[in-house]
Amino acid sequence: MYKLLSHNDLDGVGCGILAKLAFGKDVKVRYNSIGSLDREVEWFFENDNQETFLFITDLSVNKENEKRLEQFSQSGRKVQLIDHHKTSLHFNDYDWGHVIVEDSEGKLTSATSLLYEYLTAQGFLQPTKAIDEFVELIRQYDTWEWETNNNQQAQRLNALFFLVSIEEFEEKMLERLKTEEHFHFDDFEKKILDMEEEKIERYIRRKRRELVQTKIKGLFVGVVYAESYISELGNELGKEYPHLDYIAILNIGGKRIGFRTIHDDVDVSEIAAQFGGGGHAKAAGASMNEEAYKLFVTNTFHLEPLREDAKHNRYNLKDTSFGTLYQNNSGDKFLLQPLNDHEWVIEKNRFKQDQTFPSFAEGEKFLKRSENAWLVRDDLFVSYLQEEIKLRK
Ligand SMILES: [Mn+2]
Repeated sequence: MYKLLSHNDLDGVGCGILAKLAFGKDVKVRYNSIGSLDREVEWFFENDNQETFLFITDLSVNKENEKRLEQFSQSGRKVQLIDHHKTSLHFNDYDWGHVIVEDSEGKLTSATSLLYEYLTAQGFLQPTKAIDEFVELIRQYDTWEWETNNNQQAQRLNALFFLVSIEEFEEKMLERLKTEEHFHFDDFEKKILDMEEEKIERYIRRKRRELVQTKIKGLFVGVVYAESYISELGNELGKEYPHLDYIAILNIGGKRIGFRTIHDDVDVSEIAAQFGGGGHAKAAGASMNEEAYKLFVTNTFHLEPLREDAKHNRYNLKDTSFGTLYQNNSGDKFLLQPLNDHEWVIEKNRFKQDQTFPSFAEGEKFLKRSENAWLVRDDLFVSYLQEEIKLRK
């Protein structure tokens, strides 16, 4: 018998599907949240047949279970942990640990792609085109590579995963992978996925207007409350507000915080680790402890949401020699303009400030970070310039 304990997200369930393709009725699969795995592992040691081959995928265990697993393995029993999270790399010290974040060709891995390699190399599973395609979609989704490659199929696979129950998803995928030559969505799935996409767009638009900005442990953070579409939301907000180091997404009911960043020089797994969590450089999470609650909830409760930059301007545009006009919540106006060919300067309420910036982008970052300022609409910009002319007369 085989038992597979895996994560309850798309990548984790991808592992379960592969295990069922390989072992059929001989494998029991249980999906867990990050927080519930250790109890499940303890349950295995207390109640399960110890001749069972235990797989753990896309998740890692605590210190105690790490010791138990090592004893289990030392006593000649079979266990294999397969993961791709940087925070799990120390499991490679054991014979039963297989953790790879990036493969030899520099490609980011996922638990599903690693388990697929393992199962086919061991002769447990015969590779097919359809399975190759399915595994690659999950890998691209989980590593966020789909975004760079604009691989909508990968994102749609994840959306489908959340639209149906895990049991239904498993059943549909198993059937498809056993019988079809290529991986594809059926017409009904295509229809509900189209509807879902529109729903996500509306949700993100609403959430964009609820984002507040603060500084926590030296980094600029956008804080928003959300329970759904965490990754899509984190990515959209990150791109909308690139002056923020990362986005924190709070789920109060679930007492969880998700951390997302679009920046290569910010590692959110380090931020999550400060609150007892973990994950990847660009996507991580933690439970909301007292300290996190104070920093992210209490301290930000009184803040005004960030205002979005005006979208349809023809005159007040970024990075022009004319200057670009911003405003903050107190009504102060900031004109960012070039001083010479290598310096940018800000006029606050028409008074030139001393500080200069090496580029437009740096000047704007300063305004957005220190003043929560936003790009104003054309009408305000035009009346600002008219006023300027009057003042000069
Ligand atoms: Mn994963």
